[in-house]
Amino acid sequence: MKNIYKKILLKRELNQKMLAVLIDPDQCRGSLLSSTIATLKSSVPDFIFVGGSFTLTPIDSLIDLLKEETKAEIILFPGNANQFSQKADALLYLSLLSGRNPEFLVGQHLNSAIAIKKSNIEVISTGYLLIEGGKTSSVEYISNTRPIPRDKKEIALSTAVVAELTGMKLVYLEAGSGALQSVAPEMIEYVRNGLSLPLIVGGGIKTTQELSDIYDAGADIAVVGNIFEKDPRLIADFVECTRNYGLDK
Ligand code: 1GP
Repeated sequence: MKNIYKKILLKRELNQKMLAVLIDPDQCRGSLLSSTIATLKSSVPDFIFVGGSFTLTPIDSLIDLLKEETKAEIILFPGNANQFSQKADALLYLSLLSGRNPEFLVGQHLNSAIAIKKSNIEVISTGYLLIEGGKTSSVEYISNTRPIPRDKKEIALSTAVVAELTGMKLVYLEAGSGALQSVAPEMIEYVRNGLSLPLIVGGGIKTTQELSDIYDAGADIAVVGNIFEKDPRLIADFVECTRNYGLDK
């Protein structure tokens, strides 16, 4: 086992930011997948997240291909129990704490618990918080839960602290893939200041300026997917921005 969580803690300690490129198996196929992989070979992000809230494509062969072709660590970011694959390096074991739907707090978990335990995968228990991002997200629709309002940073922090107190390892603030607005820096900063766990932020990040702002606000890991489906070559700029973060400060 690679101990990816240890690496996250170490980089956080050094204030080195981390980038995760999200690959949605349904969207990233054919020529888009080829050009994405071509960029990932020369510009290696810290992690590749594989998954989505609604995915019909089997992912084992995609993970095999990514492992063969890239050096990034592959982390499952599953929308449901069917998306479990032993082939990944780690699994974000997500609990949708912002919602009140037991299916995404424990239901999907028990469907896959034994298979996960028997596998050799690193399990990273993660409190997953959906934040309003300017439009109805797939997570909101599929999970049948409401996001935390964009300006309610106190609610976001209290929910994040539930993750900490129940022994989870990460908190993920999610505006939803393709969000019109990414999570507000004020909310990220507020949660960061009241939380001891590493913080992941994703959804609707479209530019390297936005990426820097999110890092400045206190995110340890940023997740970007949608914009790379429009132009995979942008991965290189986002990787560079992450590597150079803090060097000029
Ligand atoms: C979605 O946070 C991720 O789960 C990434 O969002 O696709 O909008 O970059 P985007």
